[in-house]
Amino acid sequence: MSEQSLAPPAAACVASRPPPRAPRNVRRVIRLYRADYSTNAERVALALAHKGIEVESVVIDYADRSEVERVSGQPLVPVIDDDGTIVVDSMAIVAYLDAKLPQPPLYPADEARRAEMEVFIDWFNRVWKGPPNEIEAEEAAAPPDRERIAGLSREMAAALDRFERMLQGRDHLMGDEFSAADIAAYPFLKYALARDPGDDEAFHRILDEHQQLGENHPRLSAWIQRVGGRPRA
Ligand SMILES: N[C@@H](CCC(=O)N[C@@H](CS)C(=O)NCC(=O)O)C(=O)O
Repeated sequence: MSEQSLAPPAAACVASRPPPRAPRNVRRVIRLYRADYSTNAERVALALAHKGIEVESVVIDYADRSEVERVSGQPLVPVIDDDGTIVVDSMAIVAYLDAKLPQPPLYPADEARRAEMEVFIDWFNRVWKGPPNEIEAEEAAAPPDRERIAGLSREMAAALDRFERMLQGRDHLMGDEFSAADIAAYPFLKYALARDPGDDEAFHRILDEHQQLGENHPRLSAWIQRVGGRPRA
């Protein structure tokens, strides 16, 4: 349909109506509390850019969470302030943004497919994150149990193989389109390909050292590059 054909007929009684509003996501500005190299904040940055939402960033230093605590009543980033609505927890924020601004979508419209994606995200947060967190805790023990670390490392390697299989025949983790599943996983899996030289957080070093991509991970490697090329707020 051409643009002209969208104009109202000349006699239509529309003159007193206000001009059409720009889509809300074009004008909306959300405040994002974040920290440099924060994986969970990167999830939100990917979602905000996907939605075309303007962001006012408040970059906090982990040594001083007072502003985040004042705003949200807890110390972790990311946190968003959407015109007074405070939302904490990265994937809760992603779901909130998708509910408020459904286009372009980040979750499937179909209820069953959406439930499957929520199960994946829950698995990622509760299960996949376990081994790297446990390695970090074990490394801090005196002395660290090297055998246990090796077992946890094998679990991380097995997960890479699973992600490789998930990408068979499709460009993203749960389908052809970029979705909340990619947002949940990418900021953690990207360390399999590279780590910013300025990023020396212990947890990120573990994600780097215990996720080695091999020749048998071509799809995962391409996916990291594909998602890495997306915009971020
Ligand atoms: N479940 C939360 C976890 C948030 C979280 O752990 N944020 C990290 C940054 S990626 C943080 O604030 N860390 C500060 C600390 O642990 O001291 C989410 O997904 O947002």
